[in-house]
Amino acid sequence: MRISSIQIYVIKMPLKSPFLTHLGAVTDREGIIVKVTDLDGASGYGEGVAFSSPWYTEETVQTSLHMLNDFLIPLLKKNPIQHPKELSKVFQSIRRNNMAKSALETAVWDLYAKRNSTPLSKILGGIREKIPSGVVVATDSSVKALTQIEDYLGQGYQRFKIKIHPGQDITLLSEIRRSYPELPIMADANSSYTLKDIDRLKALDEFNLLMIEQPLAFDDLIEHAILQKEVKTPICLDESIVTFDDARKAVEYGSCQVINIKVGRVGGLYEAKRIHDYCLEKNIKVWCGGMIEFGVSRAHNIALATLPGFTIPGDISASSRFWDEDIIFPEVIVENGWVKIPTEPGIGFQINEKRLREILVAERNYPF
Ligand code: OSB
Ligand code: MG
Repeated sequence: MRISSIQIYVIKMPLKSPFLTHLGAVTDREGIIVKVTDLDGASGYGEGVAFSSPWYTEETVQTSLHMLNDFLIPLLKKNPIQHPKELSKVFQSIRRNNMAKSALETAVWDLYAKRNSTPLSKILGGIREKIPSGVVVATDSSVKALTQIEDYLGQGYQRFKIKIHPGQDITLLSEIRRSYPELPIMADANSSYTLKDIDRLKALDEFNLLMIEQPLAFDDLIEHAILQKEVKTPICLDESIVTFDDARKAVEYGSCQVINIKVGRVGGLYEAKRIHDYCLEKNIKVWCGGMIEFGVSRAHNIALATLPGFTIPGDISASSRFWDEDIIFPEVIVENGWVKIPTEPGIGFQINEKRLREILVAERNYPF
């Protein structure tokens, strides 16, 4: 691959409505778009999904920019590659900073797929023509949650993820179950419980949740294994899985029955696919997680979710779930609960340059 330049765009867009968890509110989404161009003028796009502050993982937009500027882009300049899967080796000398790595790695995958005139989903080994779509309800009252569920149900979403914490879990889930006894719902706790809450967590079994995501500490595998033996509801891990070896250990210890794979959290599409392949072999269910992302990362998620192990609906919702106007064309749409896989080369979406310019905060250019 003959890379000639890299552009970085820092963007910022308000969410249609605040995204609330026990960890705080996201009202404006800052993000990073990486464009990698080759000597023939072809380009690929990736997205950095770290937030403005380190509430979900330790990375931020600023740490990502620092890593890209001072380490990752210089490493790529020094180490020409033939294939995007070589990047995980090239970046190996940098500890963690997975979202920064992923921003650049995914852009190179898009470029590679375009140069091979093949959809990215096919390059990755995907087998689906459409994927089932799930949506997240992240608000601060039962009334608002019920209104959102009604709205999303009308739009066809196939699975509903409810943000919970010990302050509202039972009240909220009881209210939802009263109106929707059979609705496919799951809960995401974002590490708001400890093992001291074990009775409370056991009590959640009665709500017939598809799974409970990351109940315990963000970096824990051991206590989740203890918990999984005590509760019937399958545990799904999100924050705890940042490498292939985390996934392997979680499966070996029995820490979870399901893994939420996020491309950014694990450092790129190559690592995401390795975790997927391992889980498929071990009969562990996986689904594709979301990061309140813009269209570029959404497009990468769509390609990844076509792999054979992604059998359950993930957090891949329509662009309109969060944005008045996304930065891609066409926008991601959900039709009767499904997202169609693009058939054009690469991620299969164009950049909406006009929208990108409207929300641009900063721009950097790196000639090779
Ligand atoms: O814990 O899965 C999470 C959004 C931002 C950070 C962490 C999480 C989330 C979500 C997914 O719940 C939201 C989405 O993009 O659909
Ligand atoms: Mg989560």
